[in-house]
Amino acid sequence: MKKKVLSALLCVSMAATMLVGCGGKTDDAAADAPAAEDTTDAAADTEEPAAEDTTDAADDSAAATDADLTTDKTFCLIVKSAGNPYNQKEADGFKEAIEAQGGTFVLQEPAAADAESQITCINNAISQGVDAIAIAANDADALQPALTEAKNAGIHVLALDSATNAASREVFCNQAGITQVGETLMEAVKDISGGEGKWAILSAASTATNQNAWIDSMKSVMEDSAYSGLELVGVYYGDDEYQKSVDQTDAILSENPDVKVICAPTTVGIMAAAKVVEDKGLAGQVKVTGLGLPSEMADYIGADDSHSCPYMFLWNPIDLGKLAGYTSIALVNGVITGAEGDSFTAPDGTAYEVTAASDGGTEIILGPPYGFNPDNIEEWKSVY
Ligand code: RAM
Repeated sequence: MKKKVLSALLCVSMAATMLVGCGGKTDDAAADAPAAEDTTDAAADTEEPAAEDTTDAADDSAAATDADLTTDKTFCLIVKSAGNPYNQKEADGFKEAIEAQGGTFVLQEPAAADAESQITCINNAISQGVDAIAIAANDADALQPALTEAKNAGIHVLALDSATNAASREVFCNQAGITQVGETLMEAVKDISGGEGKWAILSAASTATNQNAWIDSMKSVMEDSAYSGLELVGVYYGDDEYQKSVDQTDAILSENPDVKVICAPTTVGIMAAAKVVEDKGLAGQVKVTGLGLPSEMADYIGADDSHSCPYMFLWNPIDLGKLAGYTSIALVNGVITGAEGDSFTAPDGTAYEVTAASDGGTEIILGPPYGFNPDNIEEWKSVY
């Protein structure tokens, strides 16, 4: 297993190098991140897709000017739940974008990562008379009546991070392609396990659109015979709450003593799982991977048997928040309607294009996920 992990580290390191270099969408700190020198070679050596869309959109970016995204309106962000550092970073980016363009930022933080708490927030935003609501949905369908009410009140509605159903939004700001995330995570599970044995998923809320889409994507990747040696023992839900995620990790370990890999496509879950595995002295037998914040995971990432996480992935949540902020203004200003083929240019010069999403609605993709490993985690842990 060790050898496999090492070879994966090299691959992921190269992929991360290239992704760091794919430019335009990282904030200044991210752009300063290490290892960008190897960009050309790494790009040639990896098959990482998805960057082309951005280039095409940039080439086509015709009419948009800075003035198109200037605003004096009010923009509400509804995150998945309070108390999750990932959501705070998303909110930081959204706020920065809105305020830089002259708008007013309003944050609504649901008490729990569920639909009911978000419906209360939507109703509050309607009463406040905001001009747009950007929401990271805890449930694709359950928010539809409240969001339809918002729409009928003349409020623009978009999703970010975790989609509402297509009928409830004008567009979805998606952090990365669903298939790409599914393939990346499944490849990591295969690599870290050596291609055989038991693995488990530790997810967030059972209704979370983004986690469920990634899990479905992983399951379809796993149908390929290359993954036939792997047995998924179950999907556990920690609801993006730290203690619940700890408890669910305990359950995974006690119900499956021979589990080899826990894959957590949630920043809350991966940190809880990584800590539990190390605290129990199991990091030599059980490895953790998934989607994590470098700032929270730095202590757990390492190639040896005292560290539980050999490598993991994420995108820049601050940039995702910024993208949603700019997209909100573009919708309110009528620069875009959210229809496939629409495009706008952000104030930093990055062009974004609206494309078809797999649920029948539309989306704007931020970019590919980055890989974090022992070689680059030190530089990234202070970025987000
Ligand atoms: C958690 C949330 C969020 C997801 C990240 C990876 O913080 O569930 O929606 O995008 O993890």
